[in-house]
Amino acid sequence: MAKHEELPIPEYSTLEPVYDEGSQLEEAQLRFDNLKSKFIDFFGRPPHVFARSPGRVNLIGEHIDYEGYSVLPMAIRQDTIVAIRKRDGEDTEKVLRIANVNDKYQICTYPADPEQEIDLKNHRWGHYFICGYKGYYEYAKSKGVNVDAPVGLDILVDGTVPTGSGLSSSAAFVCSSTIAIMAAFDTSFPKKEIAQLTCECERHIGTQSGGMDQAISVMAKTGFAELIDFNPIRATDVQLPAGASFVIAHSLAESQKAVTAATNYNNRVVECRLAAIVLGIKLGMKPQEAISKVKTLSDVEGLCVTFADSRDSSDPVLAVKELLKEEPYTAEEIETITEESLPSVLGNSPSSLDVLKAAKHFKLHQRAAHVYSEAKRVHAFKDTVCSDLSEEDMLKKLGDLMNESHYSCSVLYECSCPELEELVNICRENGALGARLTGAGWGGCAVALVRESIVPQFILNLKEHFYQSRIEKGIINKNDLGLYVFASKPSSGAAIFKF
Ligand code: NG1
Repeated sequence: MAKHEELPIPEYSTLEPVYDEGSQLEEAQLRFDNLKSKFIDFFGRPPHVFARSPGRVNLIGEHIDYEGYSVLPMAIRQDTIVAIRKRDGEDTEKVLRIANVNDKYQICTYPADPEQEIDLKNHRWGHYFICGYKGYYEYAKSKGVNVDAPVGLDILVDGTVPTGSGLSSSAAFVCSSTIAIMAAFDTSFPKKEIAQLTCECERHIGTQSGGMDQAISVMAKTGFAELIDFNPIRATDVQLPAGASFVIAHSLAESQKAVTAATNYNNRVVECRLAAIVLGIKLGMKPQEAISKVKTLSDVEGLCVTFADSRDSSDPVLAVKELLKEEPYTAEEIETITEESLPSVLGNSPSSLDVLKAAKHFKLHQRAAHVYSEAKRVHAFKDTVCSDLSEEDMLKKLGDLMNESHYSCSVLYECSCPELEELVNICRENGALGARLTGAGWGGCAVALVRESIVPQFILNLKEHFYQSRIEKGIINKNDLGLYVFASKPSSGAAIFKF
C-alpha cells in the first residue's frame, strides 16, 4: 500500500469525510452554500472546485523546523476554503481576481503572469494566494510538467483560522490556494511534494519559514497528531492519550509575523545560522568550508555531539555552553571568526540583509541552546506518548515537557510577550498540567494540556481570570469568546471538493 504521504490530496463530492461531527457538518454546509452563492454574486458563475486546508496547533517543537528538526503539531478544525474558476474560453482578461467572504478583506487583482514579483513593501492579503500561484508554476516547471499558458482566475476565500494567532492561518491559505490551483488545472502531486512546494513558496512573502505548518495542513489525519520529519518530509501518526485534551487560548496580542520578520522571525533564523557556522569553525571547520556547507544547527549537531562525547556526555548543548559565549556577539566579533563580512556570509539575501540592518547584536548561545534542547523534547514527548507509563504519569510528564518548552521559548529564544506569559501562568494556576506558547510567538495563542474531565471548568476559569477584564475594556466581545478559547481534537488535512 502506498504510504500516506505518497498519496494525492483526497477529492470528495460530499462534506462528511472532512466535517463529520454533528453541528460541524451543518456549519460547513452553510459555509459552502454561502461561498457558492457569493461566488456567483462576485463573478457571475459558480466555482469549478473548492480546496480546504486546516490551521494547526503545535504541541511541541517550536522554532526548530527551519533548523531541520522534527516537530509535533496537530491540525485543528478551523480552516481556509478557496473556491476557484478558470476563465479560459469565457473571456480573455488575464487577471487573477481574489475576493473574500469577509468584507474586511477587499478584492485584490493581480496579473496572471506567474513570474510576477510580490510587492513586499505593500502587504496585501491576496499576496498569500500569489505565493501558491507562483509556487505551482515553479514546481510544475522544475518537474517538467507541461502547464498551459496562464489564464484568468476567479477566486473566493473563506477562512476561519484566526489571523496572527500562531495557528497558521497563512499556511492554511497558501496550501488551500495551491491545491485549488492544481485542481483547477487538473494536476496532482503527492502530498509530501505539495508540503515541500508550499513551504518553499510561502517564503515569497518574505519569511524564511520552516515547513511545519504546510506539512501538517497537507498531511494531517483525523484523530492523530503527527511527528513531522524534514529532509525528506515525512509524517508519523502519534495517538494522543485518551484522557488528555488540548485547550487553545488566544493571548489577544496579534503576532504580525510578516511585518516584524526583520527583528523577530527572520532574525532568529539568521542567529541560528550564524551560531551554526561559528560552532562549525570552533569545532574544526575552515571558515570558508563552514560558510558554504553549514546552513542549520542540525548540520553541526554531529560535531557538537562528538565534542560532548569527549566529556562523557551526548548532549550537543554542552558544546554550546563551552564554545559560545553568553554575552551577545557584535557583528564585528562574528566577522573576526568567519573571516568574511556578514552580508556575504548570508549570501546577500534581501531578507537577511534586512535582519542585519535591524540587529544590534546576536544571541548565538541562547538560540542554539534552545534549538538543541527543544529538538530533544520533541522526541521525549513522542516517546512518552508511546510508553507504557500510567495515564497519570504520562500526562504529568507531557505537561512538564510543555512547561520546559515554554521556558526555553520565553527565556532563551525570547519569542513570548507579556500577554502570553500572563495567559500561560493562568492556565497553570487553573489545573493545566502544562502550558506553552504555540507557533511563532510574540503574541498569538497558548496551548494547555488539560485532563479531559476538567475542560469545561478550565475554560470557565480562563474566561474569568484572563478574558473578563478584556471584555470589560472592550478588547473583545463577550459573544466571540468561543473563537478565542476552545478545546481542540486532531482534525483532518487538506481536501478537494467537487460537487
Ligand atoms: P506560525 O505560528 O504559523 O507563525 C511559524 C512558522 C513555522 C514555525 C513556527 C515556529 C511559517 C509559515 N510558519 O509558524 O514554520 O517555524 O513559526 O515554530 O512561517
